[in-house]
Parts: sequence; C-alpha cells; structure tokens
Amino acid sequence: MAERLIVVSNRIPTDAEPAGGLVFALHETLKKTGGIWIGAHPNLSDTNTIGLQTLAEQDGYTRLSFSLTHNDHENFYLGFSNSVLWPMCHRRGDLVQLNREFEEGYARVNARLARQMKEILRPDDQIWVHDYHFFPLAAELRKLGHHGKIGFFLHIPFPALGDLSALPLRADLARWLAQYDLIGLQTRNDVARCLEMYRADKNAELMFDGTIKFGDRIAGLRSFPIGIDVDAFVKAASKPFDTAKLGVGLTHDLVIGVDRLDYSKGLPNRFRAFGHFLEARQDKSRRASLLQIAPPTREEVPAYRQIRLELEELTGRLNGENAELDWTPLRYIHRNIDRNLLAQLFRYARVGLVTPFADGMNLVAKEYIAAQDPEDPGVLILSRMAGAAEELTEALLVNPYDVEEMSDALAQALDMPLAQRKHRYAGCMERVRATDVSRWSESFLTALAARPPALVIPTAKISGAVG
Ligand code: ADQ
Repeated sequence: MAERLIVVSNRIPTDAEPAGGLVFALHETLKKTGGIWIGAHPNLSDTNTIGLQTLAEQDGYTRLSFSLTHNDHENFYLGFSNSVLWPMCHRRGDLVQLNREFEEGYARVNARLARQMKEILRPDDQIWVHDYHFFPLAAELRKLGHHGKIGFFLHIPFPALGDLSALPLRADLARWLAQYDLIGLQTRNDVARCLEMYRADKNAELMFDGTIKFGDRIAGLRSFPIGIDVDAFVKAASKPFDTAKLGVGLTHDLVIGVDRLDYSKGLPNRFRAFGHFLEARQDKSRRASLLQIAPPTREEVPAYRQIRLELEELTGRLNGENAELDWTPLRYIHRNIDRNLLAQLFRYARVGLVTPFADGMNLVAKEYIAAQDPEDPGVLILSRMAGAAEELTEALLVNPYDVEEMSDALAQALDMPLAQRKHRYAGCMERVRATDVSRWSESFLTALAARPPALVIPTAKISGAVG
C-alpha cells in the first residue's frame, strides 16, 4: 500500500476553498498526494468526543478534527501554547506565565490526540506535524508503538538556550523533538540555536552528517524557509484597480504595515518611528500616511490586551500632534482585509514596514515584494530580527529597537531613486521566487521521505556528548 501523508496542525481549513499562505500550500500538497489533514475543530465543545471526526472529504483528501473543550482551550491553547511557548520562543521570557494547569492541559491534549491518531494510523504513513502546539506529539505516538516517519516543522523562532530555562522542567524540548525523524526550522539561525540546545544536553550527540543522536533515536535537522504562493500574489496585485476606491489619499506617500496584533511584531516602536519621521522631516508640506492593518488575536491573553491599549494610546497621541484638517497621518485598522485588496494596497504603498522583534519568517515581507510593480517598485523596510531578513538582504534592514534608525530608513525609502528601488526589488524578488511555498512543502516532504528508518547507526561524533 502506498504511503499516506498525514498533516497535523492546530488550525484546519473549514471552508471549501481555503486561502492564506500556509493553508494554501498544505491544501495544494494534499490535493496532489491525497491523505489526511488533522486539526482542532473550529468550535469548542463541552465534552471530548472519543475519536477524530470527519469534517470534509473533498479535493482528494480527508479533513479530520479533534475536539477541544473550553478547559483545553484555556490551558492547552491560550495557556501553555500561547502564554508559555509563544513568548519563550519570541524572546519574551518576562511574559511567560507558568501554571501547572497549563502544563497538564498541554500534555493531556497531545496525549489524547496521539491516542486518537493511533486508531487510524498505518505503519507506513508519513506524518507531518506543524508548530509549537504539538512539540510532544511524536513522543506520545512513539509511546503508543508508532514507529513510522514523523516530521516536524516549527513556524516560529527556535528559542535561544538561555530562554529555554523559562520552561518548566517536564517540558523537555530536546527529548520531545528527538522523537521526530526530521526537524524543520525556518532559518539557518534557528538551526544554530537548536544545535546549541542539543550541544548542551548530556543525552545528545551531534553527528558528522548533521543529524542528532538522542538515546536510541537519530533525528535530521534542517532549515526550510517558508514562502508564499508567488504567482497568485503577483496576479492579485497586478489587477488594475481604482485607487479612489481604496480611499487611501492619492496626495500622500503611503507606508503600509500588516500584522496580527501581537507583541512580537514591534508595533509600538514602529508607530514611534513614524512619529519621529514626521517630526524630523525637513519639508513639512510633504505628507506621508501610515496605514497599519492589525487584526486582534488571542485577546483572552492579558499581554495581547495590553499591547492593544498601548497602540490605541500611541495612535491618538500621534494623530493629535500631527494631523491636519485634511490629513490623518496614521490609520489603524483592526480587522482582516480581503487578500486581493491587501495585494493591491501593497502595490500602491511606497513603503512596506515590517519591523518585528522576533519572527519565524514573516510572510508579509514576501507578499509586499511580490506585489510590487517591477517598473516602479516600492521599498521594503525589514527588521533584522525577522527570519525573512536572512534571505531578503536587499531590503532596507533595520534594528526594530532603534526608533531613529527606522525613522531614517523611512526617509531613505521615500526618497530612493528609481534605479536603486529596482535593484533592491529584483534582489528580493529572486529570493521570494526561490522560496515559493510549493517548493517549501515539496522539499520538506522529499527530505522526510529520504530519512532512513530511525535506527541508531554508530558514527563518529563531533561534539556535544558530555558523558
Ligand atoms: P504569523 O505570525 O501569522 O505566522 P506572517 O508570516 O506574517 O505571520 O503571516 C501572516 C499572514 O496573515 C500573511 O499572509 C498576511 O498577509 C495575513 N494577514 C495578516 N494580517 C491580515 C489582515 N488584516 N487581513 C488579511 N490578511 C492578513 C507564523 C509565524 C511567521 C511565519 C508564518 C508561516 O509567526 O513568522 O512566517 O507563521 O510560517
């Protein structure tokens, strides 16, 4: 029987035609390969259903859901996943909230999902697990006797060794990850941090071929930088559109930011940098507007409510100090925008501002580039701390903690001559094309398929074993 692909992610598409980079990529992959996509049911339930439920059978593959109770949502999702792991991976140890119930909820949901999966698994299935919600899933499946291939991809930054100390003792990331046959990370920097973790672990050995030996297992480790569906985005952005309909004010230079409202995205400093730019500009008659689109997420988590309040205050102050009767310098929109419209706004904007403090990749940076008119492209200002900065080296790279540097970059971007804009755009676009999302999923699955069965093969070690 042919190998089946089984994808696991917390979020699962529920509409007939799913949209969005990652969802699109996995959907396209499963359409070709067939298989199963498992994710959390979109509605919370009062009690757990026993097994996986069929959500849909269409496009040549099956979508199955597991249920989450209100308690699971609180402790597994909002708690351990988003109040411990997310801040820890985004270098915000100060926001980590330790709580036994979070730990128990995380362990319980992963163990239960493994049991539910075991009911449907075949020995030669290829399982591809996504993101920090499921670090221990392979360990739970191995406990139940599943020996087939399991790959893992982490969408967010791999934590630095020092930050890992914020985890409770039982959360043994090194042991959990070693149960996967292939660990996929976004960037070379992430791989370096992951190796640092294993180097410091007395149970691990780093092997000459780049794999990690941990107890009786050998895991592969590599970066697979994620990308976007480039052609679809270029097409959406190139459709002729009526700028008046966009309502963005044709007399102004438009600067755009699009992010989930998350403290990792560096929005307060971005607003401060824009305020600094307005004050510092020599020609006061020249007007630029920042359009920030930031739909709220995870609002039940206190740190997310806090960032929202901070931004509202900053917006009020910045507009109060700078607005004119016919000019609002900062427009701040709190909701999702249709993706076609988003592509057109990106094309229209002279500058794309992407300034996170930490980000696994950041697809907005790639979308902004893909949306540009090659004959008259805008300029991407990109944080050095975004994973995308490893590839998009022709962007104006900035330190997101340095408000003045970002303000200077804004001035530089808005004044940049066409030849330099074209040169920078061409360099970035080449990288955006080279990491198209279909290549990302293909290269991960090819690498997973090529992993030998996880037997311990004696090889010379290069470092890391302390006993
Ligand atoms: P995110 O943190 O969600 O993803 P990002 O990579 O920028 O960040 O992806 C966000 C996506 O949502 C983009 O496609 C963007 O266009 C879309 N989006 C954001 N705001 C929107 C709005 N208001 N309306 C419509 N669409 C909106 C996580 C990691 C990233 C990593 C991705 C993929 O944090 O670092 O790049 O996964 O691996």
